[in-house]
Amino acid sequence: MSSQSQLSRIDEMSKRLTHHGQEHLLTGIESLEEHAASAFLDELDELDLAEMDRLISGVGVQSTEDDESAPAPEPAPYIERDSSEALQHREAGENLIRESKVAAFTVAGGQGTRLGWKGPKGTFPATPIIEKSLFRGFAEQIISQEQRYGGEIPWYVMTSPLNDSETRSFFAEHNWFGKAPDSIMLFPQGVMPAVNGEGKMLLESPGKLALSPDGHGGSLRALRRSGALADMQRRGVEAISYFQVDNPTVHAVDPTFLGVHIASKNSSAEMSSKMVAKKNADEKVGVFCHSDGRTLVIEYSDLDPTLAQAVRADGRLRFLSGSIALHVLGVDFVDRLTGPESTTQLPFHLAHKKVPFWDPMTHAQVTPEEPNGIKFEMFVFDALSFARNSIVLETDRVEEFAPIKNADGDDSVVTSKALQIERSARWIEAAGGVVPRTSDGTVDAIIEIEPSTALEANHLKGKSLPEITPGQSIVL
Ligand code: UD2
Repeated sequence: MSSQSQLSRIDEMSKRLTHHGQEHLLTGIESLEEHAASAFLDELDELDLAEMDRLISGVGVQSTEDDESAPAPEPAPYIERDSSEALQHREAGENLIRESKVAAFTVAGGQGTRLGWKGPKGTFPATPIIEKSLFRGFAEQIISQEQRYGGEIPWYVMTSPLNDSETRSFFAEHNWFGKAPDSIMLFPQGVMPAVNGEGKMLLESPGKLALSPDGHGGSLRALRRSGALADMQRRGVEAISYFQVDNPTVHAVDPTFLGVHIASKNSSAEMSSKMVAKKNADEKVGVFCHSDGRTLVIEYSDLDPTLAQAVRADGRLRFLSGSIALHVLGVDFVDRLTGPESTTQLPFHLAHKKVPFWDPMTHAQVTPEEPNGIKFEMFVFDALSFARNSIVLETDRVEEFAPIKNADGDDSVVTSKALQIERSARWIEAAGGVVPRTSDGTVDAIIEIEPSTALEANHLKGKSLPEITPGQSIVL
């Protein structure tokens, strides 16, 4: 039963929604308890209906059509891994960590539907022997860097409203993996309403919008809204080491990358990226390009096939730099982009997905078999084109790209564990140890190196290494 004041609120909202063609959202509101109806009206009040209008009409959405006037993209220049140019800046990165000016930042708000894992993806058991969760692996890396350099590295984890409380419980149950709880901050990202093909917002049930996370690009505004950015500023953090939750071999806090970011060209970059050489022209990763003096990532589906296939004089792909979603962002850069004075808005990309909904016409709950809805997502790499200075650093696939995205096939837990083992073997071999391999070169053992033992090949040098027998499982 609604009070008089609530009835007039509903009336008011109905007029607003009608103006934007979304009046169906109030269907069924009369059947709700007063507090539930009131919460829904609050939620609708918060909606930026003008922004939704723009997105539904295609404005503010990343266009996939060719812009004839835009100059043709050039490959973005990059710094080769292990080059003297990269290594000369390592000390600057080490100093930055020592001075507690670095934060680690994991984006873990995705829904992980492809993996089919029932919890937040970061809780997935990822390592080959101990089966450490992804979150635990990152925490141990960060703790190990803190011990090595003596500074504090606060860790920020972006969740989504859909997995926030489960993620918090996981951290608490695991005693924050031994890291000081006041140096870990979890916060949920923003959400966006999903719409159907006619641009009507979908309801999950009466009085409940069908919402989905606003993409990893939403992390920038979530950093500000949550107070994480202010927390970084209070701590004196200058650089944010950004990585995705799905990659167990990421170097969560890499001194060389940080050094290159702050010191190369003698002027600090605002947002830097790591790349790996694409396996072939058809590999489905975005590529780093230069256009109009700016760095940008062009999604594989948007890169002209002639450009994608083009080769250089040395036979390598001209557009070689594949994006693996590793970045360093300046705290000042995020502040500039998201501050009250900013006129910058990352574009939204459309994703056609299956979105279960409650049909206000038939009052039936619908679970679609085919994609029926459009979700709006921002991508963090779109921030690159707003950066005044941007560096791309090469890294090696085996060294730090073993993502777990699918239940099987490519980028699955099986391929990831094989890469983790191969990396461990290479580190041992580089330190003078011997690893059994089969005739085709595959490692004939299961090896796991703990972050407390080594975070990179160099850390094994001078350590006594065990003899590994064929087929052995061994943790170092
Ligand atoms: C991303 C990149 C791809 C390549 C690859 C490397 C895009 C569009 N593509 O592909 O070019 O770099 O990664 O692994 O980004 N996430 C959130 N909130 C969201 C959506 C995603 O936190 O709303 C997180 C998610 O938890 C995960 C990461 O972002 O850690 C990547 O998301 P994805 O699985 O959608 O990206 P993917 O694998 O399609």
